[in-house]
Amino acid sequence: MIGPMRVMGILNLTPDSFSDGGYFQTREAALAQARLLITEGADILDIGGESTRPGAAPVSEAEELARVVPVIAAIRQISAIPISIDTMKPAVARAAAEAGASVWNDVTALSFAPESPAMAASLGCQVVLSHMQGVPATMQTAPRYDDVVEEVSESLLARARAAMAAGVAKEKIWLDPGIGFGKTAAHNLQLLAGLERLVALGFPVLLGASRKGFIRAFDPAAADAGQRLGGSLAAALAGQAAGVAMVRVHDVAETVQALRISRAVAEAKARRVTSRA
Ligand code: HH2
Repeated sequence: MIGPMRVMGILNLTPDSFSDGGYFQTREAALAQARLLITEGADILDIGGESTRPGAAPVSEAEELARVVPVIAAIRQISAIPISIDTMKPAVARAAAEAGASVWNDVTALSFAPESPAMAASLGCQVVLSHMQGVPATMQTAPRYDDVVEEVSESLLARARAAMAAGVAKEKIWLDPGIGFGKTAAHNLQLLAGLERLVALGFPVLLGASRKGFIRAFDPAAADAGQRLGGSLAAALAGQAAGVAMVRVHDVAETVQALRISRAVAEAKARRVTSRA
């Protein structure tokens, strides 16, 4: 049976994120979006101050801190919803944790700075280890894998071991295949088709496919990120069917609705099977 799946609502405080860049740059706009995502049913908010879209320019630590910390503190004033900080910088993770974040979502899987694993351990927060081949500036140039599911699994397990060796408790670790991070559309499809193998590694899995570019490979008309809702929902449902624990999405209300319906259908089917037996 399909278990309950959590929904992480994305709040990008960036001028250049691929889908919602530039929308939530004032504290008021960010807070209004946070309120909306909470009302729509988000279980957790993921706050980011640096875009990781292909080709994105890096942001200084001071700039990233100035973008995220006041907003995290302001959300903490209005809601007890768990907050995740989407950053690769350990100092930003620490400041975010001090302001009220309880999850460090790191697309570099704690490999950006040598002190990242020890920082994660000392913060005692949950950690999302996401897979990326290369760095955002060049990761989409020529991604290569022999067996993408196997290689992503091995790499994530190695990062989980490094985190645990630095003192991060196993129960605090999440894994994420990193859809779009150094992967072609075919690689992303293989990963979506192979999610069960990631789930079988024994860690909760987070899936972030929302509005991503691979959807365009199946619908060339979806040039704009805002035209990818159908593909995003389909990917979330594939994650649900594979036993993923959480999806990271822009469109929270629509995702919550889709997940509820498909779960209800699965439960009704299970009841029919049991009542016939
Ligand atoms: N994808 C993005 C950013 N952070 N974190 C995790 N754990 N998994 C993901 O798939 C993931 C992520 C990229 O999407 P978005 O935040 O919408 O855009 P940008 O990086 O341009 O801000």
